Amino acid sequence: MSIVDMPASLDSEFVSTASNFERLREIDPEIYLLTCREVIRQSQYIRLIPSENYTSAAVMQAMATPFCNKYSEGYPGKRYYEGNEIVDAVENLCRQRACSLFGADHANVQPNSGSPANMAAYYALMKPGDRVLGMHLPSGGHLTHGWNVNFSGILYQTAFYGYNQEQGVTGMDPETGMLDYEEIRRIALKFKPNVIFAGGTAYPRIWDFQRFRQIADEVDAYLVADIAHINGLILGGVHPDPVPYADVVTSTSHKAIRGPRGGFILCKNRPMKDDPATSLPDRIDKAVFPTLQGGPHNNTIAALAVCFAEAATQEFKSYAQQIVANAKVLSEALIAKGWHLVTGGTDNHLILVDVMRSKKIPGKPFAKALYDAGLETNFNSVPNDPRKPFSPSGLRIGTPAVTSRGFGEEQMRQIADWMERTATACKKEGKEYHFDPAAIAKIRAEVIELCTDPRFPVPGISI
Ligand code: DSN
Repeated sequence: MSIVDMPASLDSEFVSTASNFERLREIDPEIYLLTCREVIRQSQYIRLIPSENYTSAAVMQAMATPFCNKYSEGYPGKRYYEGNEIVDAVENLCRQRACSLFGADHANVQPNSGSPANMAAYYALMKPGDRVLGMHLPSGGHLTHGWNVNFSGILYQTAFYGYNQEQGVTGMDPETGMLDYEEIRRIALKFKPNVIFAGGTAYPRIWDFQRFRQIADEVDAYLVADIAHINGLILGGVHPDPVPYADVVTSTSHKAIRGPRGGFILCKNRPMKDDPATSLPDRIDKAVFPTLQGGPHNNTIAALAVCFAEAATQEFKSYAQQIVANAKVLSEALIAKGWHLVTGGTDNHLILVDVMRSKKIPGKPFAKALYDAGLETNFNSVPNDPRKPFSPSGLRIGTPAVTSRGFGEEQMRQIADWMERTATACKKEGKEYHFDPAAIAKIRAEVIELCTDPRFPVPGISI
């Protein structure tokens, strides 16, 4: 069902466990109706975007609290506005929970998202014009790891690890797609970065943070681990922990860890190299406020504290383990059907499928056809992609959200089957890719049946 096909009035069908939105319905029926539609959309599509998830009802409720009304520039105990004694308690609780959960010396929970968290790491550790080594964006990195259209590539000198023959990017095995740590070391020795970023958005394998630490030490660089994608897996013990190795750890809070849309930074309590009288926590805090941000979003911080409490439970650890188990089953089911996966599989929550190589279909029309069938994914570049980033060869899928719904191995095999049937429904005519509408409609009906199965509710939302 597309948004235009949804009924005009959804009043009787819509119930959210977080809120019934009664006042919203009264004051702004248009936004209320769109909210209802989004609830239905989120419930009736299978969310396979690896960076998306569902928050719990408790996290959503914390976001809709009066903490959204308060200005609190500064940090607990040092604010520029009166009336922050309760906000201080919330932020302290959130910071303490972050430190205890990840075993970190210091936490800053104010970044509005992952990019501001990374920006704060740059400001704390470097001066404009200094050198950063990060993962090449089209090989699986992130914009903020030095890409030329981003502040990180505009203000700093950059070098990359990854694989692109034309651009001369190395540091990834061209055959296997695995990171080549010896080559990354060689790049670092030549480039002499001030900061090395370890982390990405489309690398389906383990990050060897200990190896990155050794490389950073050899060139006297700070090491930043960007764990946005794998935060929950680290807590579940299914991905190595960077905290013992990285000077700074940055993250979003809304991916596998299932928090509100936001960010956080963890760091060691160590002196700065350029000024031993200044500590790293002090530099990080000053970079977030006042350098980059003003008033923190206190309702988000309250929700993040709730997310950290939930992530400390045994239930969350089991959830994180199931994310990886599901991704492995899904990748094996795709491989069994002849799909080509970058690196040949996955160790984590995400799978990078080379759709062009597997089925001679570019990632973009395939992602669109999957969405028509009810499977929400995103097209993505693959390492050394011969196609352009806006119509690349690959498709990125992941299991955090479907695992939150309670999907298991049977549903993973079903998803692989739907992907195969969608590809089979494709016919190329000239330069266009057409998908048989009857075949797609049949899959859509099966997807809706699974999504409305009472065994698989969307956390925080029920219809
Ligand atoms: N936009 C995020 C992702 O989808 O991976 C990265 O920040």
